[in-house]
Amino acid sequence: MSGLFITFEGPEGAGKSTNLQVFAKALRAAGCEPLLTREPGGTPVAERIREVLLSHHEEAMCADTELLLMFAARAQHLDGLIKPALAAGRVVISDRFTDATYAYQGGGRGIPVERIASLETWVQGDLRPDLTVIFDVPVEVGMARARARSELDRFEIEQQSFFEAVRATYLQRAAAEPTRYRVIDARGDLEQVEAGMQPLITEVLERWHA
Ligand code: T5A
Repeated sequence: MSGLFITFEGPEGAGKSTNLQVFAKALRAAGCEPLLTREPGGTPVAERIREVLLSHHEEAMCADTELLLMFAARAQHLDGLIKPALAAGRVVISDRFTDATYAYQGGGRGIPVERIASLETWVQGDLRPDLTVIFDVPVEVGMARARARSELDRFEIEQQSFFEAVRATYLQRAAAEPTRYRVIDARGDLEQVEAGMQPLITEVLERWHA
């Protein structure tokens, strides 16, 4: 794979999607046209799976169903979009990827990490993001932003303890592998967060030119 695979992660309302657009604009201004995508989703079939995952159902969705649907959507996304773009040398930026599975289905739902890791290898082989940016924000700040924006989806109605576990898992993963992860403090206003991304934009452009 000759491209560069970047993922944006963080708890609810951290500002990933907003900042992904700012980040992409800065790359475009420097002549790099990134492919922007998201998970769950990114292709028509994967977006259908997203609808099932995010909507409310009368029947409770069991944790294993949720986990397998995340990876089903991911398999489709990798095959239909991410792998071809990386093979063509593109910079691919995905709004969430497998770190979200470790954080939400692992940390949040309590699924053993080994089970997630075995699905990760099955679906992705040795493909991992080159760089993962975690937008970190206290749970109550992120949830206040999410609530102010729109109706809450099936994940956003979870308890505070669920989101604390999500956040802690992200931070543990970042601490364990500092070469791949960058943590951005996303508590400030949009201008402050954007300023925090500047070193990262420089780094990505350097790696893209290399
Ligand atoms: N999921 C996903 C799993 O459980 N497992 C997985 O493997 C994967 C891939 C996806 C859900 O799926 C789960 C996680 C998620 O719950 P989604 O709708 O894509 O659902 O949810 P999120 O990715 O969490 O998207 P959000 O929109 O909730 O969060 P963002 O993208 O972090 O936040 P953003 O940029 O949309 O901003 C939210 C609001 O806050 C404002 C924005 O303007 C917006 O209104 N805002 C700020 N306001 C003030 N100051 C700032 N610094 C701000 N930054 C943003």
